[in-house]
Amino acid sequence: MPHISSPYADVALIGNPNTGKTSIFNALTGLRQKIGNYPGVTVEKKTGTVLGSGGEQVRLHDLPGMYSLTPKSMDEEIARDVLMGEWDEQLDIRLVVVVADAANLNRNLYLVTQVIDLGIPVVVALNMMDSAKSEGVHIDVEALSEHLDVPIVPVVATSQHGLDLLRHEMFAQVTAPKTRKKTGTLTLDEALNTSLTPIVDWLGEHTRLTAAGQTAEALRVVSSDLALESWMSGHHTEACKNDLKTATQSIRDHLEAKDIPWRILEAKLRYEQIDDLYEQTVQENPEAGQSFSMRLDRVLTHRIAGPMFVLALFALIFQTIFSWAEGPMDAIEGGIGALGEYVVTRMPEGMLQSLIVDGIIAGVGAVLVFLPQILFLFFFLALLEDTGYMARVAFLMDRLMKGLGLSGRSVLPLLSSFACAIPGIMATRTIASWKERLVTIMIAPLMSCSARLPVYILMIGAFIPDTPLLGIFSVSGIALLAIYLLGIAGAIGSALVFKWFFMPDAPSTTFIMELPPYRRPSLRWVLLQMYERAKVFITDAGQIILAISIVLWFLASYPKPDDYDMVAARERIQQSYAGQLGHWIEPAIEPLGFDWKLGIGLITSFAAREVMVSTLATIYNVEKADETSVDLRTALQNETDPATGEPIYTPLVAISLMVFFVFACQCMATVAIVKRETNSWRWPIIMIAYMTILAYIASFAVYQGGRFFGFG
Ligand SMILES: Nc1nc2c(ncn2[C@@H]2O[C@H](COP(=O)(O)OP(=O)(O)OP(=O)(O)O)[C@@H](O)[C@H]2O)c(=O)[nH]1
Ligand SMILES: [Mg+2]
Repeated sequence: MPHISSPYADVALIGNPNTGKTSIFNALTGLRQKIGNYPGVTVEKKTGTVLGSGGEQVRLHDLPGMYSLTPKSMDEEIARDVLMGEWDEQLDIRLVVVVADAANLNRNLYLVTQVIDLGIPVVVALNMMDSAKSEGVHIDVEALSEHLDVPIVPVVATSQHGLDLLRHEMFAQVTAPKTRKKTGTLTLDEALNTSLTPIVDWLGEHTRLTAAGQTAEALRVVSSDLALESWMSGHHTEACKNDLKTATQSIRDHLEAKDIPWRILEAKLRYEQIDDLYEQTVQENPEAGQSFSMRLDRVLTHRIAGPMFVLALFALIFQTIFSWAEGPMDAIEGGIGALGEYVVTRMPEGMLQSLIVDGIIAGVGAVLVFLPQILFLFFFLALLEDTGYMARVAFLMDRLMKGLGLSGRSVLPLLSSFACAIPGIMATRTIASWKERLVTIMIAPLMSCSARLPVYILMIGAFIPDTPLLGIFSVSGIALLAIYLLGIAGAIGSALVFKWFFMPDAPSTTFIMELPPYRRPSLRWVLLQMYERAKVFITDAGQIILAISIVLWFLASYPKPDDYDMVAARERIQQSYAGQLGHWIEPAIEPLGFDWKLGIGLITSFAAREVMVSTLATIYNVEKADETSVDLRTALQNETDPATGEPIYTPLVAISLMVFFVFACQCMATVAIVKRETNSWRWPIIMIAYMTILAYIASFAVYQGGRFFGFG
């Protein structure tokens, strides 16, 4: 197959999940891809440039982790395709850096030997040397390198130890690859070798694999339906694929006739050889005893104590988001108020001043005020991920998930949806079963993402009392926790319905996720995550929210009545375009307790949820039309019905609105990503429909039910 070489050498980073590939990638390229202490963090191919000491360059590709070259899920498929030369024609992998976890070398050697046997130049980065050392694992690196016949560089990615050497070795191998003494690590007997010939020939004709790689892959194809399946789903013609299928079947029949169990052929051969190799090169300290992680897990993954700890921890986190963020929030609020006043003193009164003060500063400012809460949420999520605790939550949830037709695999994508549904939906690529993956995608947006936080905090801050509760907690903190739990409950209920539709009797897959050891979180990384998030939040505020605030200001300020000065601001806004629009949808949302202003917010928040807050701020500022900027919280509390003098917004309305936001699918970006990941418009449309109906019914029940019982 012809292919074009890229101007730089392409180098792939391959390894078992959670071995530190992305940590190494970030250190070598200076990029900031996501890392985390659980398997399955990277689900896409990411590319960066590494500079050599003489100015030379290579393109480094960070890939999802995998346990072996037989892919079980979509993320593993990506790494497999890159290695097999099936990714795209432009990509010509000249060197593979296999990252292995020194503290779990035995298991890691499986993939290491598989990659070596592909016949591509290999450098092994033996990472986590610090953990190996503290666990009393001693590796004779030189002997291992001798046996495997590849260069091995011991590294500690977190402290950058050994990375210069790795970089050096990378460039050395790209320029002048080491010639190997042996063709591969496995020795196949003559008979087996001969019987593999038809597959080897097929691979020789249709792929870019080396001669050694063809034999190794032929063995894999015979031993595993998944490996065969990968070629069958590739880009080759149907006739061509059928040839491979027939050849494989006849070899399997032939082996079966000779009583050779083909399913375990590769695994058996490899493990025999790896066990020998391990024995010769690694010494474990039998004294090391039970590790810290194991002792801690006896409590934290305990059947009863474990879930109680999760709940207590999350309650504490939401309480803290409330109390810690108050100071910085007041400071930002004060700053924005002062900015508005400054502009008022410096600019002549008029529509331009109103646009800047009531439209832009009020709208953008109202959202920026919630930056501290969002940063604290990200701080805690990063901390939980980086310590390895999130993996325990997934483990604890496994049993509950089984009841939903899902498994613990779905928990990590769902938990990352607390930050944002988009990375959460991407993370479902680690789920092997398509139906399980689809259900997880469909319920992921029900997990309350950070864009809902401003709406929750605004409503709770204005209408839920801050009464202390149980010492460290307060009613508002617990209310926030409850709102998050409601999203989870909605996700559980929806999963049950989807299960009933899609897989009434499908057995849920077993969940075998290794629990990573607890690690000290890297403060640098946690702060970096917060910084990145702040950048996104502020950029969004400066673009989408700014744009919507300007449009909304126009809609709320025009058309101007002819007798402008005679009409009160309150009347004017009612007659504006925004007012007309709000009144137009008011009948539909009145049963939920929402007036026309919230109605406009509901419309604009389809662009992004936090726009609800900026919309209300702009409307109130235009309406008030005086020199001081409006404190949104107070404005909401003081809003009264001119006819009756009764407050318009009550705690019941606030709860109804929050419930609506928990369930409604108000996010264009989510819809787009679901379209991409499911490859059809069908699922995003079903998603919008079911979430909107759910939101409406739930809000309706809350508001009408509340009124029935005499609240609000
Ligand atoms: N102690 C120690 N921890 C490390 C080292 N390298 C990485 N880590 C930690 O190991 C965890 C996993 O790191 P990642 O870089 O996300 O691993 P990955 O191989 O890219 O993981 P996947 O993308 O999920 O396959 C993180 O918590 C890192 O901080 C190391 O040398 N020593
Ligand atoms: Mg990674």
